[in-house]
Amino acid sequence: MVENQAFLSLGSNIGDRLQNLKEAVRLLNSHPSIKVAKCSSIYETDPVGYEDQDLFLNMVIHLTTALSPSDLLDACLKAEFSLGRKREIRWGPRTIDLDILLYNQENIETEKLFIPHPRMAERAFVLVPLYEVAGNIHLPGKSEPLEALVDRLPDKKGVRIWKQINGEGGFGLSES
Ligand code: GSY
Repeated sequence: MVENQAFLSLGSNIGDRLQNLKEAVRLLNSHPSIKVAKCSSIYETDPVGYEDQDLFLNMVIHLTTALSPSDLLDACLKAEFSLGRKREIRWGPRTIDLDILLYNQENIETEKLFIPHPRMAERAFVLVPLYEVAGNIHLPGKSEPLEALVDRLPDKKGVRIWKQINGEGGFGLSES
């Protein structure tokens, strides 16, 4: 199998947030062409964008996949749909949100896909868990290492560890 490396950001702030994240990881890992290699801890995060909504749980996962970026997006949308996500207001509350952050070191721009995710470098709820799972990774188009981007984030206080995860192997979510 061709092994592409991808990183996804997961977020939920409606219903049983932990269950939503776990189920999304399980659904992705049950896809025959996706293997979830590592999960970050789960963080409770202050909402960004539209602030008058409940706190999010966020995490980042590293997966290997034979899927193209566009097929990976379809798999994410299918998982979101099975978890009952509706097309809600932009920036508003959501049962589950799956964003492809990185796909190898590729820059991809299509009608449906922007990779690297355009706002990831300013978002503490993305960079903090990404740094946990892949501290050495380099973001395409950025000259600075990930660590420097994390250090410069102004709103790290809004991202707090909620559940520590032993992320190695399988789809994880085993507790420490
Ligand atoms: O883009 C992801 C959805 N989202 C989030 C999120 O996942 N976490 C936090 N903290 N704020 C957010 N605002 C939006 S939109």
